[in-house]
This record gives sequence, C-alpha cells and structure tokens, in this order.
Amino acid sequence: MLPYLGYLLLLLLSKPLRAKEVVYDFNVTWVTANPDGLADRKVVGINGQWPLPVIEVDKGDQLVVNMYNGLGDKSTSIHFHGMYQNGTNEMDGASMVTQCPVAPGSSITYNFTVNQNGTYWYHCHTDYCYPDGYRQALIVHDNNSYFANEYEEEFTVTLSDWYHELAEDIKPEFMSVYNPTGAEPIPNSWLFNDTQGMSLSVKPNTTYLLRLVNIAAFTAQYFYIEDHNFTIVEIDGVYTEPTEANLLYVAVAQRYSVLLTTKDTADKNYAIVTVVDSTLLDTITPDLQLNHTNWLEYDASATKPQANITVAESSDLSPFDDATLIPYDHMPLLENPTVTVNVAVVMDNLDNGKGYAFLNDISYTAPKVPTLYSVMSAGDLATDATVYGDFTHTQVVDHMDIVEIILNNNDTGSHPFHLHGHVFQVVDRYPPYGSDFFEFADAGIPQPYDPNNHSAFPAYPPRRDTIVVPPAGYVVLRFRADNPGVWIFHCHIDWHLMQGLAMTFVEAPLMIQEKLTIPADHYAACVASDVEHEGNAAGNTVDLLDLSGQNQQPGWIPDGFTTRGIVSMVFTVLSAILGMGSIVLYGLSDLKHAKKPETQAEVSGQGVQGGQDDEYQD
Ligand SMILES: *[C@@H]1O[C@H](CO)[C@@H](O)[C@H](O)[C@H]1NC(C)=O
Ligand SMILES: *[C@@H]1O[C@H](CO)[C@@H](O)[C@H](O)[C@H]1NC(C)=O
Ligand SMILES: *[C@@H]1O[C@H](CO)[C@@H](O)[C@H](O)[C@H]1NC(C)=O
Ligand SMILES: *[C@@H]1O[C@H](CO)[C@@H](O)[C@H](O)[C@H]1NC(C)=O
Ligand SMILES: *[C@@H]1O[C@H](CO)[C@@H](O)[C@H](O)[C@H]1NC(C)=O
Ligand SMILES: *[C@@H]1O[C@H](CO)[C@@H](O)[C@H](O)[C@H]1NC(C)=O
Ligand SMILES: *[C@@H]1O[C@H](CO)[C@@H](O)[C@H](O)[C@H]1NC(C)=O
Ligand SMILES: *[C@@H]1O[C@H](CO)[C@@H](O)[C@H](O)[C@H]1NC(C)=O
Ligand SMILES: *[C@@H]1O[C@H](CO)[C@@H](O)[C@H](O)[C@H]1NC(C)=O
Ligand SMILES: *[C@@H]1O[C@H](CO)[C@@H](O)[C@H](O)[C@H]1NC(C)=O
Ligand SMILES: *[C@@H]1O[C@H](CO)[C@@H](O)[C@H](O)[C@H]1NC(C)=O
Ligand SMILES: *[C@@H]1O[C@H](CO)[C@@H](O)[C@H](O)[C@H]1NC(C)=O
Ligand SMILES: [Cu+2]
Repeated sequence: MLPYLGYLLLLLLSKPLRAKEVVYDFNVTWVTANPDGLADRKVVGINGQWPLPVIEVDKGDQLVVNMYNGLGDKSTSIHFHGMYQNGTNEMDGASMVTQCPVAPGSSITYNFTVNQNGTYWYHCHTDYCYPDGYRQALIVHDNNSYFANEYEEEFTVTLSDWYHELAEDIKPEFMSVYNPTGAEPIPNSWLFNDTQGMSLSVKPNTTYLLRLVNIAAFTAQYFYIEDHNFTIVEIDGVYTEPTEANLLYVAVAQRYSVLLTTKDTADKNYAIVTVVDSTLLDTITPDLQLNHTNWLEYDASATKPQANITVAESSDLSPFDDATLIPYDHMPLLENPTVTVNVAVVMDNLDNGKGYAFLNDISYTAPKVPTLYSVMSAGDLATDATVYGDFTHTQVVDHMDIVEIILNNNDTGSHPFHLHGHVFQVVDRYPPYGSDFFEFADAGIPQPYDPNNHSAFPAYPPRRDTIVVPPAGYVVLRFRADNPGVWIFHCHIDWHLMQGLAMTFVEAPLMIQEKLTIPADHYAACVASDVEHEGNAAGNTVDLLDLSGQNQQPGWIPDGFTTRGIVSMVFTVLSAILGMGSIVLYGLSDLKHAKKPETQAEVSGQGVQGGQDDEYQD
C-alpha cells in the first residue's frame, strides 16, 4: 500500500515539477558572416556558428553556461537579460558591475535557477561587444501559462540593426572631438532573425505564439503584419491580460509575445513589415533601407509582394501603448516609495570636446573593482555609497525598500532604459504614446515630472524591464527591493552606455555579503584580466573611504565657456590646423573624411578617463 502510494506521488510530482540542469558549452570565437548580403564581416560566433544558438529552458530549470573566451583579442562576458538572478547576483554578467571581464584564453561558468517565464535574451556585457553579433534570444517555456493551450506552434524572431564595422572600430569616430554632438553611428542595415526577406510558414486557421525580441545596438522598430491583428500576452517576461493590437513599437532590449491567428484561407501571403524609427537617426543617406518586408507564408507557390507601407515615422497611426497594458497577475500599484531617485538624462560635452551622457551630472565611469566585489570586501561600510566611488552613481537601498525612479529626459532623443535584477512598474509616462511621442512634445522643452501634479497612477501598472523614456518627457518607475544585489540601470542604446548613461543600485549590501559566495573561477577571471577584486572603487583595501586614484569622468568645460563656444573654438582651431574650411558635423560617413590621427592632447585625455570609454563597459 505505502510503496504504491509513494509510486503514485512520484508519478504525480516528477513530470511537471522536476527541474533539470540545462548545460550549454560556449566556445566563443570570431567567425565570418554576411547576413544582409552586403558585406562579409567578423562576428562573434559560438562553437563556430553564427547566428548564435537560442537558449531554451523550462521554467524552474538550472541553466549552466560554460563560456570559454576564444576570441584571442577581446575580453567578454554574458548578461542574461531580464533574468532576476535572485540569490545569484554574481551570475548577472555585467563587467565591472558583478564580475571581471573574461580575458582571452579564460573561462567562466554561469549557473543559476530560472524561476520565471517568458521571452528574454543574452548578450555580451563587456565593453561594447554585443553589436558584433554576440546576442541572441533566451526562451523560458512554461506549459502552465494561461495561453499555453491556445496556440499550436511558436516562433521566435529577433529584430536588430547591423553594422559592417566592429564596434571597437566605430568607437573612436563616435567618441571623438570630431563628433561633439554625439551623433550615433548609423547602422548599415537591419535584420529580421539575423537575415532578411524571411518567410514564416503557417497553416490557415491556426494560432501561433510569436515571440519578438529587439536585440539591436541602437534602433527601435515598428512591427505589423498586413491585414492581421494579434493579441499581446507577454512583455519582458510578464504575462499581460490578452490585449489586441496591430502595431508594435519594439525598442532595443524589449520583448513582446503575441498570439497570431491565421486566416481561414491560404491563397495569399502577407507582408510582415518592420519600419525603423528614423527619428533616432541623425542622417539618413539615400541607400539606407529603413523598412523591410518579410512574409507570413500561407502558400509557398503564391507571390510575395513588397509591402505597401502604412506607417511613416510620424504618421498618425500610433503603436500600441505599452504603458496601458495590465499584468495578468494583477499585481497592484506598489505603495508609496521609501526611496525616491530623481534623475535627468542630459547629453553634454566635457573638456576633451567629446560628447557624454549623464544622469544629472554623472557620466557613469567603470570603477577599478567590480562594484559587487567592493560590496563583498567592504564589511559594514558596504552600506556607505562612498565606497563605490563618485562615478558609478551608486544608490544604496535597503531590503524591501519601495524604490521610485523619476527619470526625466532633458534630451531630445528617446532612451530605452533597462534595470537589471527586476521588472519595474511603469506608473507614469509623459507624453503618452501618440502622434507627438517620438517627435518631441512641447517644442522640445523638457517637462519634468511634478509629484504634486501628475496623471492618476494605474491600479495594476504594467511591469517590464526596459521602458522608453520619450524625448523631453519622463517616466516614473517603481520596484520593491526584494532581490539583494548590485544592479545596473542604464540606457540600452549601446552608444549611450558607452557615453556613460547608467547608474548603479546596491540593494541590501549586508544581505549580499551574508548570502553570496563568489565562485573561484569568477575571481580567477580578475587575475587573468589583471583587474583588482578587492577594495573600494579605487582598489583601496585599507581605507575604503579614500577614493584617490578612482576612474573619473573628464572635466567640465570651464565656467565662462559655453559648450557651443568651446566646440566651435575647438573646430576653428582644428579647421585651421587641418586647413579645412568647414567640417560637417553629423553622421559618421562625413566624419570618415575628417578622421585624423589623434593629437597628443587627445591621447592623454583618454588616459585620464581610464575606465570611462576605454575599458570594461558594455
Ligand atoms: C574553441 O574553438 C577553437 C576554434 O575552433 C579551437 O581552436 C579551440 O580549441 C576551442 N577551445 C575550446 C576550449 O573548446
Ligand atoms: C549549479 O548550481 C547548483 C546549485 O548551486 C549546483 O547544485 C550544481 O552542481 C551547479 N552545477 C554546475 C555545473 O556547476
Ligand atoms: C511542455 O509541453 C510540450 C508540448 O506538449 C512538451 O513537449 C514538453 O515536454 C512539456 N514540458 C514540460 C516541462 O512539461
Ligand atoms: C509565470 O507563470 C506562472 C504560471 O504560468 C504565472 O502564474 C505567473 O504569473 C507568471 N509570471 C509572470 C510575471 O507573469
Ligand atoms: C530564428 O533564428 C534562430 C537562430 O538561428 C532559430 O533558432 C529560430 O528558429 C529562428 N526563427 C524562426 C521563426 O525561424
Ligand atoms: C483589427 O482590429 C481593428 C480594430 O479593432 C478592426 O477594425 C479590424 O477589422 C481588425 N482587422 C482584422 C484583420 O481582424
Ligand atoms: C477554424 O478552426 C476552428 C477551430 O478549430 C473551427 O471551428 C472552424 O470551423 C475552422 N474554420 C475553417 C474555415 O476551417
Ligand atoms: C520605406 O523605405 C523606402 C526606402 O528606404 C523609403 O523611400 C520610404 O519612404 C519608406 N517608407 C516608409 C513609410 O518609411
Ligand atoms: C498603397 O496604399 C495606399 C493607401 O491605402 C493606396 O492608396 C495605394 O493604392 C496602395 N498602393 C498599392 C500599390 O497597393
Ligand atoms: C532638466 O531640465 C529641467 C527643466 O528644464 C531643469 O529644471 C533641470 O535642472 C534639468 N536637469 C539637469 C540635470 O540638467
Ligand atoms: C498640472 O499639469 C497640467 C498638465 O501638464 C498643467 O496644464 C497644469 O497647469 C498643472 N497644474 C498645476 C497646478 O501646476
Ligand atoms: C526573490 O526571492 C524572494 C524569495 O526568496 C522573493 O520574495 C522575491 O520576491 C524575489 N525577487 C525577485 C525580483 O524575483
Ligand atoms: Cu539612450
């Protein structure tokens, strides 16, 4: 009797509940690819392949990734975007935040439990290596989702932009005195699941789950399917009330899962249309193909016509407003904040003439010791933000604090902000999605959030891990500090992160010390990279409050000079030196002509910056 009961119990429990260990061995090396058919280029491959493998696990699984850096010339790491890393902060993969860069010839193992559902991705988070192809989807299957029985098959599709040059070769032209306005590098092309002109083969009268992931370095894209509506069921790993839509705006790092029901008849193929948000681009050369057609293929023998595009950049056709979605679990608005972080996005020049990005007056500059390792070695002082240095922009919060981030945008560009380790509630956004969202509202005059005069907060705010803060507008976000760890909050446009658009949350540092053990191979990566893994942000292990020698952002332009003034002065001098009448300031294609060996001053300027734009940031 008893053994029989035991057997029954085992039968009942083992099938749905047994979590397994899913192991991936990644040998990361350079390979050659040409996904847009325009140029062969060096890309980061895994086990000799590119596109990279999609990581797939079931909810509850233990995911183990053994990574060997076989690149030979470049450090690397992996961030599992959207994974909470609850209890495993050391596995978050952000170089100089939670680990050291993994040097060529070194290995590291990531090992964590995936206790969440939905659509995610993984990407390199050391220097700026993910635009070089080191990014791919990560799917967490969940047979218990409320829509699990509503679809027959699923598709995962990535959207991305594509550069023909290595990010490290683009960088010197972007972070340059020749580009004082910080005009972002213009991609050469755009990809749909790492290719172009793809067909998704479907049967009529069938429902599919389509997972969309924007894995681009820079640009958002609009997405729609001709003559088809679909139902949003997930954003960034959070199930939503099923919500019908026909046009999505997918910013960098965001994910949408939609249910798509095909038509009853199969006589025709339909265009799947993507349109680049061209308001992000400073220059649009005539050769750029900004909108693309892929197909929902009902009949392989029928024609595949190019789409008749119905969305223009500032058309009155508005994308679905993600700020209005309701999480399926109806988690209510978090209570009033116990900590408020009020920061504004600012783009400005520093005294080396280059363009930087700031939250208030700090341009994130990587510390000499990964912030998590400073937590581990700071004892009781770990609660003092001083330890983490002046340029990591660290906010220390207590366990279970309700944190409210008021993110004002004093810039005229939009920015997709991402928080590691959490999803946040989107409690307010201005302006709301609409015709003037991407153009800037209010004539581009920043409208800061007023805590005493704002629109009513939703009862069940949408939660996600990446949100677009509109030009000259704001977002207000809330999260509960229920995940001890060091979590970076940053703009996911990789060029803006390079310019310093990031800050750090150190959440419950004393609990981190209690609960975490840094694996030996993680510390060994520091030794191999010659990066210190003890002490404060300056590597001081004796006096943790002495930050002398810390990495710093370059100096401010002296009082009495305006940015415009100094930039035009620099250019006057340069024009004279170079014997040029004028230099066109926008677009890298123009900058190429102006590219010159850096002057002595430039070189030493970079030296002072240290971690800022040379090392260890994504
Ligand atoms: C990684 O791949 C390269 C190129 O195929 C090979 O030479 C190297 O031995 C591999 N290393 C490991 C650790 O698998
Ligand atoms: C991964 O971590 C789990 C839990 O700590 C442990 O049981 C397991 O042995 C680890 N696996 C590997 C391959 O390190
Ligand atoms: C989920 O369902 C699919 C399809 O029915 C099946 O192949 C898979 O094994 C199931 N996964 C789990 C963890 O039960
Ligand atoms: C994850 O899946 C479970 C079971 O399907 C569900 O109850 C839970 O709400 C989901 N989590 C989120 C954040 O949507
Ligand atoms: C997209 O690309 C990945 C990686 O090559 C592949 O696993 C996946 O099946 C592709 N998606 C579709 C819909 O073909
Ligand atoms: C899509 O939804 C709109 C508005 O709800 C509706 O007017 C239209 O007929 C729908 N289109 C299709 C193809 O179902
Ligand atoms: C489509 O599928 C539904 C449900 O499977 C079925 O009731 C309906 O008759 C089908 N319609 C056609 C035209 O095949
Ligand atoms: C689509 O792209 C073509 C060529 O890039 C351009 O001429 C056209 O204006 C674009 N249409 C829209 C709606 O963006
Ligand atoms: C494209 O769409 C417009 C607006 O709906 C329509 O007037 C035009 O005839 C269409 N062109 C083609 C080639 O279908
Ligand atoms: C952002 O703009 C607002 C409104 O113009 C201004 O009050 C605030 O000082 C600016 N913030 C920063 C950091 O420049
Ligand atoms: C509150 O905000 C609205 C919209 O921004 C504005 O029109 C109104 O004047 C503000 N009211 C007060 C009292 O500031
Ligand atoms: C982390 O796990 C704890 C329970 O161990 C839970 O209370 C908390 O909500 C989790 N936080 C996140 C962000 O997953
Ligand atoms: Cu940005």
